[in-house]
Amino acid sequence: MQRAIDLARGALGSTSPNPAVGAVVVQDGIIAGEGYTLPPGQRHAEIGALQQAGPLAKGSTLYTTLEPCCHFGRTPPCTDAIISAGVREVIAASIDPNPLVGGKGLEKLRVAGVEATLEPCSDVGELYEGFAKHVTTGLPFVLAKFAMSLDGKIATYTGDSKWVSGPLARDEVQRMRRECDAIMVGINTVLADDPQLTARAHDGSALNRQPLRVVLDSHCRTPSEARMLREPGTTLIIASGEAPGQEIERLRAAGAEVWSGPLHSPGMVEMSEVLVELGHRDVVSLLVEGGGIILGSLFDMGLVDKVNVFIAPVIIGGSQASSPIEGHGPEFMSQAWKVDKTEIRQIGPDWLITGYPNRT
Ligand code: AOF
Ligand code: ZN
Repeated sequence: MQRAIDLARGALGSTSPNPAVGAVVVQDGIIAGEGYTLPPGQRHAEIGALQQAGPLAKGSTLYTTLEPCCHFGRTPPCTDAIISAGVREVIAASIDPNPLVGGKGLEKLRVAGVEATLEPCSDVGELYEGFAKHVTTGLPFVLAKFAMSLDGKIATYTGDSKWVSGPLARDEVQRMRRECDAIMVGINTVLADDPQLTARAHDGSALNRQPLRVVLDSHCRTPSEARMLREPGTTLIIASGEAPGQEIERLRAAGAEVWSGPLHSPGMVEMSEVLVELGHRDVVSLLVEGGGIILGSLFDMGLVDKVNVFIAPVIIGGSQASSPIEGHGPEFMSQAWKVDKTEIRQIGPDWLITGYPNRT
């Protein structure tokens, strides 16, 4: 199963709106075939593993990170292929949260005489948290990421922020970018840092497949020469009715896509509508990289599903130095977000804390 999980992880970021699945066919204790989910409309993980195993699939055990599908989507059901290949046993690490499947895949296998068991594996839940939200609500899973000092600052009072965290933490951010479908920032981040917002391979080269870059820019102030507009992939500017028509045209001519959303307050587009739009565009996992205004408004509206917080062992100080989350915030501590299921990991000199904000 560990091998199947590794195969699934390798496919993260290239399968949306489908979940990234890994599958391994084992015959006589030896791996006879491996597969992972290909981009939408192409082969599911189990089909790849069965094809590689060929005749060795007969009487084998198939390990899969997600219950095999039993419905006709863009591709035919994996359960049928498993049954006709003569697989003896299927071990799945999770139930498919898609209401069209939801346990029916394993049931169909059992009815056909295949021994089908669910062996839940703690590593797998995280693989499908985004898919589970998108397939049931149509909305992307929102992952807020920021890096701060021990005293909770993200820059000095002059705005200098290069770098709060170290190179290994920044490599970890690259992994998050490779695994998500879209990266979102606000216009102030674009104006201050001119970021590329690309996912890069380990050697620093830009990947062919890039997450969608999303900029919240209600007045279309993104410069035509912004570096991200020259990168491979699509940049989506989220404008509003307040954006002048000629600025929208200027950004389109510079290569951006522009979508106008309804205003929530002056200069701030309605975040929940932005999420609906991104969900329609098959964004299953959205990585929000700041800045503070956007993260503040997402927290104020209760739209953050998960946080990835890097804490660097530096102290910046300064009453004017920015902190990661602005917005309004709650009046009382009892209304503060509690972060559940926290995990902490050291990455070089920095710490990464992950968890799920909850206010109930
Ligand atoms: C599997 N193996 O590798 C994946 C599964 O439109 P389709 O035919 O690609 O089906 C998409 C659905 O299949 C998706 O919503 C999810 O329920 C399941 N994904 N199932 O057996 C796979 N990616
Ligand atoms: Zn399938």
